[in-house]
Amino acid sequence: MILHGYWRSGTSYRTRIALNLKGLSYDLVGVDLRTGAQRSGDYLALNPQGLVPALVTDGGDVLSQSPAILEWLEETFPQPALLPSDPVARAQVRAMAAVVGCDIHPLNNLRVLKAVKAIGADDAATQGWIAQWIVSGFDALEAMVAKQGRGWCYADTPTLADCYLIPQIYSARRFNVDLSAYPNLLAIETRAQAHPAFAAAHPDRQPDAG
Ligand SMILES: N[C@@H](CCC(=O)N[C@@H](CS)C(=O)NCC(=O)O)C(=O)O
Repeated sequence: MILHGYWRSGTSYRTRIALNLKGLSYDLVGVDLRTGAQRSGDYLALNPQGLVPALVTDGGDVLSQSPAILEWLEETFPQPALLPSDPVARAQVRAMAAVVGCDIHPLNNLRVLKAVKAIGADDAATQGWIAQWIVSGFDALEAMVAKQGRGWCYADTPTLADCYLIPQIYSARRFNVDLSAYPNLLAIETRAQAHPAFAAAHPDRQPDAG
């Protein structure tokens, strides 16, 4: 498989974690978001939305949208499972993933931050915008993990929710958001740092980092 992504992109990072947790091997192709490579003709031929990631499967199919890629991975490579078997538990894990995937990340994406600046926000206002959505999502996640987690977001093994959370914590640190109110989320970050699948997916360890 070939993963087209960018080292610091949260959606690429979450996809790398899921691939690693499944024990799958893949090649990485860097798409440099700083130079606008996501809007090049070659990349748009893979993903007409001009966003990373895109995954080319062993069968040559091209998949985009990280939630769809992660669900495809779970369906195609069921072990180790990243969703519990019970339908209610599955919905609870997906809900935690969606706090990040639907309600934090999209509001802080590069193109959205450019749009926020274009309507007049200065650096301080943009920073406030970023922090607002992370804090609102993390407030909820902290409570959800306190109730449902036993070492990871849900119970005692990594799930899709952890694949979403860890890159969002990385992004929060990058934007200097105060995380002291989230001891449960920080405990998961510490656990992930020691987990080979998460550690290998870290942005600093990617060939296009820098
Ligand atoms: N919902 C999409 C979002 C993808 C996305 O926003 N990717 C970002 C990087 S994390 C991107 O390519 N940004 C480029 C841009 O905004 O121009 C997914 O989960 O795959």
